[in-house]
Amino acid sequence: LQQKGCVIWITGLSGSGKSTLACALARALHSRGKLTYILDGDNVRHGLNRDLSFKAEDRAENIRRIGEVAKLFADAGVICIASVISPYRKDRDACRALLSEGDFVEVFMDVPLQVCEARDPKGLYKLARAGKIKGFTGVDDPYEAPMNAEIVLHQEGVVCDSPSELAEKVISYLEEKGYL
Ligand code: GGZ
Repeated sequence: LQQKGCVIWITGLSGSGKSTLACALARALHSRGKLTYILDGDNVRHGLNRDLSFKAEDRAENIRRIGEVAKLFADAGVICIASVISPYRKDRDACRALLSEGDFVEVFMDVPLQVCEARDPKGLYKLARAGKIKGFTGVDDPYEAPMNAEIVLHQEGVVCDSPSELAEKVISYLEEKGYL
């Protein structure tokens, strides 16, 4: 029984919950017997992309490689979940163009900068504001929000969906489109 592969591309600011959603989604898919693989920016940058910095051309190359690897997984029938800031629209669209229509599902973590910054799980915004990290996305490097994401997850204010609730929204979409 062959499952159909696809790429679920989660984009958003640092601290917007991309990695958390990726894990919750992988868990939910596993419980449905689906094979998944997570390509997380922070992790991939320790191995495959250890040679890349955060300057614009290196971010572009980071995204290009992750897009190509994600496509390989999808070709193998795996649901590949990429969780990367991927701040530039052009780079995300190039990844989309590698796949057949419908096989690239862009999920936008639409969380305001102030919310991400207030969370600051790793203290990186604080360092960026203090000028100790240069070119931090949202602070002194741009984030270009998607204009046609398949799924937009709004998270602000006090009432936030839990990671598994967010994962269920993605699952519903995949069911609707016949991936599950
Ligand atoms: C943005 C940075 C930076 C700069 C280090 N800008 O939230 P995190 O900490 O744990 O994950 C972020 C990760 C971003 O890697 P990506 O590969 O997803 O970025 S991109 O798609 O833009 O290539 C963040 C940390 O690395 N980090 N410096 N300057 N995020």
